[in-house]
Amino acid sequence: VCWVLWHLWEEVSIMDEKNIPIRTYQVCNVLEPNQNNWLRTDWIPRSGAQRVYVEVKFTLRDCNSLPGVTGTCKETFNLYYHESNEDRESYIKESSFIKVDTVAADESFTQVDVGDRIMKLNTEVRDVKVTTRKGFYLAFQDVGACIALVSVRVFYKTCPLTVRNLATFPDTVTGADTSSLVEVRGSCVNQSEEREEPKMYCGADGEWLVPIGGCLCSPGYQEKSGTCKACSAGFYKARSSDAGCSKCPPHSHSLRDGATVCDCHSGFFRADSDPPSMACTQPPSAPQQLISVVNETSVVLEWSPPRRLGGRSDTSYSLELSSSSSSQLCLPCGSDVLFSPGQAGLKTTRVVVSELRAHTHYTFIVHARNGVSQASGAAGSAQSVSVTVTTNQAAPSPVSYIQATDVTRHSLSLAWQQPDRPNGVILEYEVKFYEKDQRERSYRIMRTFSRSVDVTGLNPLTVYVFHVRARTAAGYGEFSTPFEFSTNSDPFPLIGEGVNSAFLLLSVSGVGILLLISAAVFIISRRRSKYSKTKQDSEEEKHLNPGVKIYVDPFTYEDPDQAIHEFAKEIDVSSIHIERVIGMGEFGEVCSGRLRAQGKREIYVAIKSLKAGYSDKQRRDFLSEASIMGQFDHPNIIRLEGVVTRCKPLMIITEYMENGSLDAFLRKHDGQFTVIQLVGMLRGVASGMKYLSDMSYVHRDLAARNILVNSNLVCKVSDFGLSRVLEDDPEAAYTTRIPIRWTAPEAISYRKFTTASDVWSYGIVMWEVVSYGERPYWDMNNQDVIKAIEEGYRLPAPMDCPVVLHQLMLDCWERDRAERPTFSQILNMLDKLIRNPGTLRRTGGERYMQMQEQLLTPTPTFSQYRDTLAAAGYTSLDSLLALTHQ
Ligand code: ACK
Repeated sequence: VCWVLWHLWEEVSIMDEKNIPIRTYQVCNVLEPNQNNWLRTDWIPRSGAQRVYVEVKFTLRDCNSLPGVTGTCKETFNLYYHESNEDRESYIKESSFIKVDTVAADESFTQVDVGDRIMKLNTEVRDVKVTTRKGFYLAFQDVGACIALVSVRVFYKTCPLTVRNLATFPDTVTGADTSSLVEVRGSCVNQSEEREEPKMYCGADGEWLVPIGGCLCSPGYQEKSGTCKACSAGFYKARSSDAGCSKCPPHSHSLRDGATVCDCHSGFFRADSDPPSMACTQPPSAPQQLISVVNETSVVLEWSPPRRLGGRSDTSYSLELSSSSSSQLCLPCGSDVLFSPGQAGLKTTRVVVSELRAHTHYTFIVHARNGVSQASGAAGSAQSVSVTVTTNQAAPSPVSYIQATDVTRHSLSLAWQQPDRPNGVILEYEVKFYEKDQRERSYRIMRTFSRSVDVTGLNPLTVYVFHVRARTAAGYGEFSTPFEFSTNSDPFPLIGEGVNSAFLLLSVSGVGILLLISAAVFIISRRRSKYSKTKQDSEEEKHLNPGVKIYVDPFTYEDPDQAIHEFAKEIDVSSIHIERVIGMGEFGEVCSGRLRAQGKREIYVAIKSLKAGYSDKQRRDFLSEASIMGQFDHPNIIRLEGVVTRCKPLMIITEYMENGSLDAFLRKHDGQFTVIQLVGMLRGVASGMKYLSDMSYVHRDLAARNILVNSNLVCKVSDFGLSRVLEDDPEAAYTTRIPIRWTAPEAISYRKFTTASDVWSYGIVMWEVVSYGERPYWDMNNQDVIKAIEEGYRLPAPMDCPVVLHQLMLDCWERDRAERPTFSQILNMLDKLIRNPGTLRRTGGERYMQMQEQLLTPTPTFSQYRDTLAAAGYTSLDSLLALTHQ
């Protein structure tokens, strides 16, 4: 420190206590009053300090010891400071110094003997906050004492660099205030990582307070006197939280320092999920003592666990299977073979393998694996044992599918596929069939060598149940599940051909009266109890028949192509021969043509195509019809032959229906059919609809235009496109597409499309059929139709319509949908009518024509009133006012 002296301070050399000469600054003007002598230091840089300490060593004379001294003598001096950024201030005003303290002596010396002076040194420390400038000056003010300033030491305090909990805390300058704590973040020592943020507080006295958090030695290192040292060879540390280095587990080693995991000895392995502390292990040896017991086409396999489990407890087994027939030819191992409890991941040592082929050599390989089999690579596949067995003879599996073709009134042709597992050479098939109503009380059996048979001598319009089973040298297999087919009502002759209705009526005249009475009783009682009882019956019937197939909405498939390929056969376009355009469908042209599928005879088909430039949605909607149709198999549902999706244009191929759609067909042949023929057509539609409703499919667009008619007058339900177009979304803007005249009120008003709403539409189809294709509600507009239905009006009986038929229509149009008949009931009813044609004789005649006028003649328009009034002479308002009630 360089010093600047004002007034009377002087630099003097004296001897210290040990007689060593030292320099001092002295002042001693005790005799004169009003002393004000200053001594100041040079500029002292602060160097980051916030509180500095000033240690002053000095001597001070006792006033009493000074002879002749008056009241002017003082025994204290003052310490001042002044903060400044400048180190070049030559003159600083006294007033700009701030007082730190008045300093008095602890000890003073009384003897002044310049030659042999006894020094009594005082040491005083004062501290002061210096935070505002880069540095400061100190100053001593003498106010009349006798002082010798021996030394001035200026310093600040730091908490010294330290390591606590493996974190290094740097040398830290203490805070500005005596109570302040400086928060310091530590940094982890080398090879360590933070466990919890390391923190410590530096106190004003330069002492560290309790450490918080800290670090942990990294994997491969452990703590030693505040540092992290590498684990030595043969040891490892896997996680930083592990206490220290551990010895390598069995069958493993570490060659270098700092190992985080020990390597397995050769031939030993560690699975991904094994912890580093676990011993290295080996794959198991092969399973032992594999034994097999063959039971017809099942095999029970049992084995003992491997001799060596490799030090693990997760052994599992898997089975591999290969086969060859007795003729040594390899056979594909069908995925239909059943393994119980499973084929892979087995914990048990016993498996039953069933559904094998008869007379076949099978080789079973049982593999033992454990958690390190995969890691051990090629070595893992060797732990297996095998056994070869030969299955015995077994009866064939059931025939899974039967198809009916060429259905006529009295016959049909059945064809089926070979059972999935014939289990030998099929010697013959046995066909059992009976009328559905008869259940199995009486049945017929036919036997054949081929996979088809013509069944003749059947009753017309009757549902038959067929079962087929195959026989091999091992005996008969099980019968197939029941397949139902109905004989046709055709050939009901067209006008001028064969039998007419009169003949049919006469043919039953013997029982006519009786039937009429019973029909009347039936109708009356049915009207009373309506359909609720019988409806219940049919629901029970469904419950009793859990095997009923349920329709699958193709839109539930994420990938529409998956649905189409599940339900429709892909047809090679080269087998289709298009002949002519027969109409326009929603998505493009409809053509007729021929299809010659491989190994089958040529058939006539209708071909719907998707016009070019279609969107994804159009493609999906177009193909959805095929996905729906492909699920149905019924003589009164249009049959899907297949689809062409692999080349363009996309096509849907169906059976060809020579007479086109029912409405146009009837219009073309207005009045030409007998009632029985018409009822026969309606029966076909009802039968198809019953089938659809049994499959829980709701058609939503049942109308005569969507019924197709073949050359035998067989009617088949078609057009499965609308069911999705009319989304269930109540907000959907579909109302323009809804076929109002055919649709039940609840479906129009709140989209309640059910089989019961299909029944309503069926009633309209009945009306269309009996009226030979008349437009329902004639030229009334849709709004008026909705209003009329709402007000309880219903279509009147068409001309010559049998009362029972109109009554059935009215039943279909019950407002309460629960009151409408089911398709099963409609079918029964029509069957009864066909069996008892007399019941069809009574028509409403005049009465119904009147009803048509009364009920559904549209309200006259204003212009019609005007004309009528004018014709009666009412031509002015005045004349109108004169009108009487009469
Ligand atoms: O009344 P149609 O002759 O019968 O006119 C329409 C036209 O195509 C547009 O749909 C006819 N059509 C549709 N499918 C078939 C089919 N499978 N057999 C015969 N004609 C069909 C329908």
